[in-house]
Amino acid sequence: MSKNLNALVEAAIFAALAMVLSFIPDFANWFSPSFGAIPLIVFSLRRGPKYGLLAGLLWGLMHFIFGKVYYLAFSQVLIEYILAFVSMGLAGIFAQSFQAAIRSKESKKAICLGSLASLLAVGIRYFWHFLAGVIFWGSYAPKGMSALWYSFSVNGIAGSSTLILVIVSLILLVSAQANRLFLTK
Ligand code: 218
Repeated sequence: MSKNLNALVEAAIFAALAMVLSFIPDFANWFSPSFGAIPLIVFSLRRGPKYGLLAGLLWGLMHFIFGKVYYLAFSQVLIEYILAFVSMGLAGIFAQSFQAAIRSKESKKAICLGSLASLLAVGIRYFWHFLAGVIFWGSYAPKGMSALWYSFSVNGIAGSSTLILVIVSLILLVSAQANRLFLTK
């Protein structure tokens, strides 16, 4: 198989894995972390931003196939299921430096770079959800709570728990020297 095709097939596999993990917690609970963020970020660190963004797009599109889209408005769906999920691939910006650290067995440095990549990707993804929350989900806020504060708390909790989940996973994977997951040759 050509190298390109290999990366494309992997993008589909990791996106599918992310989608499967999206079924774990009840998705109606907007506070829960996104388990699918783990394979998506691992893949982005493995293949870089181009394929990472593609895998994010595929993961987002899979929500339509599985009927997992919460539709309030066209622009809301565009923000939350395309933009937000594509953003996850930005973790791939750190792929080269992360892999260099793995290769030279600088575990601490690799974990720092992986965490930075996760902060970027998860931060931007949940910024989109926060924005959509303020604009579109305000009517779900408890009585007396502003849409801004409601969206900030919901997406702040979901985003930070997702970030912790991904960083803990990366620490475990790097410590276990699961290098074949991150390096392609
Ligand atoms: C305040 C609030 N509630 C719900 C949503 C919708 N939301 C939040 C997080 C993630 C996703 C994508 C599917 O997992 C969605 C649709 C929101 N943005 N804000």
